[in-house]
Formats: sequence, structure tokens, C-alpha cells
Amino acid sequence: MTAQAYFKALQSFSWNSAMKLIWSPASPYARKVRVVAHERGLTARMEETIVDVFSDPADLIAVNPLGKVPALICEDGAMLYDSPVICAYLDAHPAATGPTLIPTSGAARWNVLKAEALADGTMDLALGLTLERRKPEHEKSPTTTSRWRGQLTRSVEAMAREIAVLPRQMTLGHLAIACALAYLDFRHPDLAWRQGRASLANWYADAERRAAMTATTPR
Ligand SMILES: N[C@@H](CCC(=O)N[C@@H](CS)C(=O)NCC(=O)O)C(=O)O
Repeated sequence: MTAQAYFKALQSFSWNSAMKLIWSPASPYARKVRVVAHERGLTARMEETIVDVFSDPADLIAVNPLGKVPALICEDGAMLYDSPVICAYLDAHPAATGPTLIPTSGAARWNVLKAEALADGTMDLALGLTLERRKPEHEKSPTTTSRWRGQLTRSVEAMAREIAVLPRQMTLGHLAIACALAYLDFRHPDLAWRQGRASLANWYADAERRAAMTATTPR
């Protein structure tokens, strides 16, 4: 991207004091960020720009050279990616009103960040499977697909264990896991992740009813 194209792309944003989130409706990572913005009471301070990520839009690439969503322009013009960084930024935001979602120290902090990493890794696998499914037959790899499905099964099993060690109050770890499970329902209902996992299914049934989750359901 030339410097000229870069500045032209940035000019497409309205430069006021609001944060600007660049996202795509089907992205589970973007949903996690939007859920965190809801939980922290920050949605009124956040303008949203929807992009078609696979068309490599210039306004996204100017903010995130990786060309992935979500990406955030902060109030002071700083540009942030990827979703864990944006969630940490929103959690530390001085104007936030909702309870904080990332404990500041101790085992609770590491358990929450690990649960987020597990959820993000699950999203990576599930997204990979979605993209693999869309490939022409001759480009598909049955070996890769079968390995990813095995990794996904292990990840869902680990989620059930991780939820048991997370703090009692709602955290980023819980929300990230809820977004990952929602994405499995959305793209891979055939994986039937609830089968034989009643306690995780019951936990998720409550989590998906939270206002932040219902407000961000992909349509
Ligand atoms: N680690 C990143 C992953 C973001 C990501 O992979 N987003 C997908 C959309 S769901 C994307 O933008 N993919 C575009 C591409 O890979 O070219 C995060 O947590 O934000």
C-alpha cells in the first residue's frame, strides 16, 4: 500500500472522539470484542464500520496490515489489533462502566487469559474448517480437515474443564468461550459439540442469554 493510498483510506473515517471498530458480522473474534464493549458499557463510544474482509478493503488494511478483523482505531488515533489486544484495551478503558473482565493479578488472571487463548484457538480451527469447506474439491485436504476436527473436539473438552476453574464472576474467559461455542453452532452444527457434554451445554444455555450475547448474534 502506497503512503498516498494509506492516508486516503484513513480519511474515509470520520475523525471525532469516538472509537472506530472495523469488523465483519460473521467473525467470532469481532463478536468477542463487541460483547466486551457491551459488557463494559462502551458501545455508545464506538462507531462501527462493516467490511468484506476477503476483498482486502483499503480502510481495513490501513488500520491492520494483516488485513484481518477486528481492528480498532482508538479515540487518540492509535490503531489496535488483534482481538485479545482490543479486548484488553476495552477492559482498561477509563470511561467503562461495567465490571472489569480481566483480573489484574494472580492465578485468576492467567486462567482468564488462557481461557481466551483456548477460545481463540477454537475459532481459528473452526474458521479454518469453514474456509476449507468452501475450496474447490481438488484443493481440499481430507488429512487437514480430519486433524482440525480432532483438535476441535479436544478444545471443546478443555473448555468444560477451564470454565470450572474460572472466577465465579463473568470474565473475558467466559465470554470468549461463549463466542467460540456460538460460532460452532453457527458454522458447524454437524460437530454436535453438546453431545455427551451436558454441563457445558447448560452453562452455555445461560451464557447465550446475556444481553451482550443477544445484542451481537450474527444474522
Ligand atoms: N487472531 C486474530 C484473528 C482474526 C481473524 O482471523 N479474523 C478473520 C475473520 S473471522 C479474518 O479477518 N480473516 C481474513 C483473512 O484471513 O484474510 C484476532 O484474534 O483478531
